[in-house]
Amino acid sequence: MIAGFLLTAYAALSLIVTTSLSSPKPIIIDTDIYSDVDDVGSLAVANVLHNCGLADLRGVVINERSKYGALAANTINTYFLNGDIPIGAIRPLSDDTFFDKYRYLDSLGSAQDNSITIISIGFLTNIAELLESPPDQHSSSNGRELISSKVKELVVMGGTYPAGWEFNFGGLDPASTKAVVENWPANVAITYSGAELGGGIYSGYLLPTHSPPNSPILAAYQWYVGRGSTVRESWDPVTTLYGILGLDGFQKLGFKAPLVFANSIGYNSVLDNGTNSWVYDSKVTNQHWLELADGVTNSTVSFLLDQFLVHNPLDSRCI
Ligand SMILES: [Ca+2]
Repeated sequence: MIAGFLLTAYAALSLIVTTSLSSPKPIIIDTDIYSDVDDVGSLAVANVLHNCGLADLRGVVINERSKYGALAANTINTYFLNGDIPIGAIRPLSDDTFFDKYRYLDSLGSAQDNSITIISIGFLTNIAELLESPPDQHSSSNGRELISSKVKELVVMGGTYPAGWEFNFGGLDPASTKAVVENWPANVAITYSGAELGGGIYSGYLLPTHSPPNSPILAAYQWYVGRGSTVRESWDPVTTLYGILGLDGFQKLGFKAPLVFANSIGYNSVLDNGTNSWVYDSKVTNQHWLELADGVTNSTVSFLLDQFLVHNPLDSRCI
């Protein structure tokens, strides 16, 4: 079954060998890394592309109140020889009273204008708080001003498109979802990766046979999926892949662009319970949601993701 899957994927990908690289794209990943293993897959994607020069992972921020989140993220970063990447968390680690917004303020404050891509693969709790943050000892600008000046794009795994209910939006903190979706600065792009996109793309097929034996990626997928399988939906890894490579960056890996914007105009609308729907409005052009490009199948993207999940940390090539 795996062999057939690989052949199909190879045929669809039209693999071209190319190594032309550009400057690394600065990103921050905001992850819940507790409710599903696909956050682990996302950090693998980000670390591999960081090590091969396509991404500059400036920080990881945990958006779930768990004392294990930061440890898990650091384990993955360290496995990929990136243990020095800063990690922010909601603190105290076992309480619910304080968000480590310093990590955002520090990363954004020191960044060039219009340069940072924030990749949100969990709840929007932290970003909502950042939007409302006043100036403090870490920044003379408030959070909204920092976002407007420093952030190039917010990429969000959340919602269903063109309409529906999804866990990141409605499961734990729909008030923060609504705050971010409704108040995101109009001058900064926001791109949504919906449940319907990553939910159709499975990854982890190659983990048991192609992983280094000490891989925490393999261990995480084995423990989470269970019953002898390591295959899981790819909501967060697909989102992260777009967040780093955009629509056109896949060519740097030798691949045809697998994702396109499904819309050219309009905005996301969210109800109090997190249910979202797309409103078509020609006056709004900074918001999009993603879909597969014509001729691209779920297995095409599955194959690409698996290359990152099994990547040897000592191999500095992208794939
Ligand atoms: Ca997640």
